Amino acid sequence: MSENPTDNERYDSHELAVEEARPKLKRPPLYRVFLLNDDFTPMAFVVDILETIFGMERTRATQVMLEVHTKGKGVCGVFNFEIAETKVAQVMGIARQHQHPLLCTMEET
Ligand code: TYC
Repeated sequence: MSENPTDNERYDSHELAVEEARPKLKRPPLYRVFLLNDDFTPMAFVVDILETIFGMERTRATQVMLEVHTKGKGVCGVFNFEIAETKVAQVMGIARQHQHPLLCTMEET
């Protein structure tokens, strides 16, 4: 039959222990999305944003809005990059349409 060496003989016939490289997998980074306080955006508008864009119940949305109002900043949620970026863009777009100065930001966790 064949006179040719097998692949193993060709590449691995020097008595070295050969181990496959372990795949370098990293979890994708996550991002916190924040709302920032200002003096002009109506509270009801912020609650509505938290309900529609961030899927919060009215009671939770009101708590978060009040946290932003009193502390200056509050977390709306934690998402992968694409989702976080989309939510920030949606909030800023709706705020702009209504001419409110509401700011929404994201930071890697
Ligand atoms: N401070 C605003 C007001 O008194 C309410 C507000 C809350 C604005 C949260 C922005 O992200 C915000 N009308």
